[in-house]
Amino acid sequence: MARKAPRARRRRGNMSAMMEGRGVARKRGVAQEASSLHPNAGKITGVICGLRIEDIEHPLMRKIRSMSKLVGELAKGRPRHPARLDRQDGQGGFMIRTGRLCAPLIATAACGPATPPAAPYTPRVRAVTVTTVPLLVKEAQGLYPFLRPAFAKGGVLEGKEVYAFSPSTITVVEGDTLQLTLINPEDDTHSFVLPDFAVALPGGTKTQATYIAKHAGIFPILCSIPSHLPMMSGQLVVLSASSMAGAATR
Ligand SMILES: [Cu+2]
Repeated sequence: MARKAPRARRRRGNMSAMMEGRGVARKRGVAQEASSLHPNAGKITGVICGLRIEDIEHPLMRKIRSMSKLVGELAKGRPRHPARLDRQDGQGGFMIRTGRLCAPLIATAACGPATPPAAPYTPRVRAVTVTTVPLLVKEAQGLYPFLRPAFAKGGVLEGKEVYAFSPSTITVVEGDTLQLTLINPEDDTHSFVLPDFAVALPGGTKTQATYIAKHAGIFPILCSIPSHLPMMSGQLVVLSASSMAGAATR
C-alpha cells in the first residue's frame, strides 16, 4: 500500500503543477498573439514586386505581400503610414506580432530567388610588362617638323620631351602581387615610381620588380626625370577586395 505524501509536500506539488499550467497558458497566449495579424493589416496597399497588393485575390499571398511592402517601407526609413497600425492598437504591437508571424513568410515573398553570399576574393599574382615609349622627342624632329618650334625657347615643349608608359594604367585588386617587367629600349634613362615604390630604368634594360598592392585606391605612376614630367605618367588602380567578391577574374 502506497504511503500518502505529507500535506505540505502535496501542497507544493499542486502549486508547481498550477504554476506550470499557467506558464503553458502564457506561452500559448504569446504564440496565439504571434500568429495573429493586426485587424488593420488589410489596409496596406501599394505595389510590391510588380504586384498591386489590393489586386491579389489569394488571402495568404496578399498577407505575405502586405508584410513585404511594410518591411520595404520601413527599410526605406519611411513611417508606418499608410497602415498607422502601431497608433491604432495603442500598443505599438503590430510590428512585433507581424514580425514573429511573417519573418519566414517575408523570406519566401522576396522579389526573385535568394542570392547566395558571394565568395571572398582570393589575392593572386598578376604579371604585367610595361615599356617606356618615346612619343615626341628631339630625335623625331626630322620626322615631325612642328617639333622644332615646339622644342625651341618659348615653344610649348621647351625643356620637355614626351614619353609614355605602355600600358599607362595597371589594374589589380587589393592584396594582389604585381610582378612587373619594366623595359626601357632606348638610351634615355627613365624610372617607374609609385608613392611607396621606385625602380630606376637605365637605357637599354629590362628590369624585374615585385610590388604588393596593400591598399585599395588610385595611385599615380611617374617617371622621376623632370624633363619627362608631367607627361610621362600613369595610374595604378587597386580595386578593393570586397568589391571583387564573387567577381570573375583572370
Ligand atoms: Cu622618363
